[in-house]
Amino acid sequence: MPLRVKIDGKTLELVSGDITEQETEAIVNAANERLIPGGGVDGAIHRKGGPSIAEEAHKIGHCPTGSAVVTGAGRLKARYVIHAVGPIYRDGKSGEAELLASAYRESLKRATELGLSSVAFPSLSTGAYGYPLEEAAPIALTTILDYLKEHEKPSLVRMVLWGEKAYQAYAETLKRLAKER
Ligand code: AR6
Repeated sequence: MPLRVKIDGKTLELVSGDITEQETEAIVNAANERLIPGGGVDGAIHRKGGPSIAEEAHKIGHCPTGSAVVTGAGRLKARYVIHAVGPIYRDGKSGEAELLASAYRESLKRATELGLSSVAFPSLSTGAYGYPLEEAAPIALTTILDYLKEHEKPSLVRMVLWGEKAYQAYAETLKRLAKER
C-alpha cells in the first residue's frame, strides 16, 4: 500500500519497489561525482536504460556532491534521468546532512526547470555511500515536503524504497512528520 501525504494540493508518496520500473516523467539516479556507471540504483538504471544514458552522462563529465544533472532515459519508461550525487557518510558531522538535503533539492529544481509534474526518487546515499536509513529518511522527507510547499511543479514526488526495512524507516518518519506539521 502506498503511503500518501498531501501538501497544498501536491503529493508525496512512498512505495516499495524498483526505481527503474517507474512511469514518472523523471527518475532520480543515485550517481557518483564522475557520473561513471556503478552498482546499486545506478547499475540497475544503466542496465535497463541502455548505453545512451552513460554516453550523455559522459559528455556532462562531472557533478559535485549535493548537485544534480539531467540526461535522457534511454529505454526506461521515464523521459529523463536526474543524476543526483549524495554524500558519502563518514561520521554524520562532516556536512553530510546539508549535502544530502542539497542533492534532493537540486534534483527537484531540475524537475521544476523541465516543467515536469512527476518525479521518483530512490533513497539517496543509503546503499554504497553508507548513510544510516534512520538519519537519511527525515532529511529526505523534510526537504521534499518543504520544496513541494514552495513550488507548483513537480506536483507528485514518489519515494521508491527498496526492501521492507527501507520502506518502514521512511513510512514511520513520514507519519511522524505529518503529525508535527
Ligand atoms: N530501486 C530502488 N532502490 C534501490 C534499487 C532499485 N532498483 N536498488 C537499490 N536500491 P545505492 P548510494 C536502494 O548504493 O548509497 C553506485 O555505485 C538501496 O537499497 O544505489 O547513493 C553509484 O555509482 C539503497 O537504499 O546509492 C555511486 O558510486 C539506495 O537504493 C554509489 O553507488 C541507494 O543505494 C552511490 O551510493
